[in-house]
Amino acid sequence: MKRNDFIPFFKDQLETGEQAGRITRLTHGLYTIAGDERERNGEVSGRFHHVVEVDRDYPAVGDWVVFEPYDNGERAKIHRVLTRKAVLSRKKAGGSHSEQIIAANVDAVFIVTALTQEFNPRRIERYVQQVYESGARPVVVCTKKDLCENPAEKVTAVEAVAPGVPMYAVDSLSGHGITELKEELKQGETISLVGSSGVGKSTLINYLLGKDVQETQNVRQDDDRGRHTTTHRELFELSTGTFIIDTPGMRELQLWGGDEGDVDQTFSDIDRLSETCKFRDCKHETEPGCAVQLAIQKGEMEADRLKSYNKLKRELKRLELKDRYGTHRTNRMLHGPNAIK
Ligand SMILES: Nc1nc2c(ncn2[C@@H]2O[C@H](COP(=O)(O)OP(=O)(O)OP(=O)(O)O)[C@@H](O)[C@H]2O)c(=O)[nH]1
Ligand SMILES: [Mg+2]
Ligand SMILES: [Zn+2]
Repeated sequence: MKRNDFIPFFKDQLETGEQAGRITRLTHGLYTIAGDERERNGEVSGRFHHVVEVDRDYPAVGDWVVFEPYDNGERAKIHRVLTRKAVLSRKKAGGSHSEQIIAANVDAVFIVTALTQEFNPRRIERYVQQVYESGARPVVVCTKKDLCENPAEKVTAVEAVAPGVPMYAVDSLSGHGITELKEELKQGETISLVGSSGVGKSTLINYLLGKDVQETQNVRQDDDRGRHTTTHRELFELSTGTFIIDTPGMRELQLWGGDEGDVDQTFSDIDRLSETCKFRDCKHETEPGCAVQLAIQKGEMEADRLKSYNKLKRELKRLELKDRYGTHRTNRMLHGPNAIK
């Protein structure tokens, strides 16, 4: 990782003499940290373990951390996580109300979906919402264009649920469509890939890297599902100076936190229509003069889209309430000027 990749936002958080690096890989509590010159394996210090209360405060792939080399510089102890710019996170699997960070300091998220049986606009809609909420910009990447007879039709379906979101259709085996996608690879930015197992996230990364770094595997013939080939998150640097994070496949991203304003950004079409509803606080249910209901009646909008919108609003409300009365965050202790070291 090059020295100039360390942007001022992070540099300003360091005290004299402190050494910082970026987490490029995480497997079973063991981190790989890319410093100025080299990579080292390391773990968090005992002190760090002691102070941390919630999972989200542990380093994640993409994080900038303050570390201290030991064992002749071979290994590293992580002391502190620098304040993050944006995080992509989800609700941890299972019943617990715990946040799991997928990737930190992400500028853009490629929502990867295959133009096969797996294709599902409603799921893309939810992903887009989640990404907006993280503070990163969403990009929809449809893979396996070569296996699809009507890509144009599917692209239109995505555009309907994600208005204004850039979208690309690619064949990662031949490279068809990748030239256009390269528009999204900006120097110094970090991109995270998300999507179900088997959609071709690792194949796309291999194509962009120009070599087979990540293992890939055929999908199951009977149901088109992947085999969960990628098992940990890892950050790679592309020749464009862009950082890209591969992640294990997941069926759904479950919402984490956020506020209702983000819903309006994903549903900018509903938002626009609402402005012409008769009542300012219109719930778009049975109110007279509702522009959203009118658009549905006229066939200009699918009723399902309003359902998704309402569902997301409810989900966010629920999380917001839980968050307000739920876990206490230790951020203040770990970040900022008075952070424990
Ligand atoms: N025909 C075709 N096959 C593709 C394309 N992209 C990926 N594949 C194939 O799809 C299968 C799954 O690809 P992977 O890259 O392993 O999928 P993944 O999203 O990384 O899956 P996980 O690591 O399990 O999350 C492999 O057999 C790839 O060769 C494509 O654009 N066209
Ligand atoms: Mg993979
Ligand atoms: Zn209305």
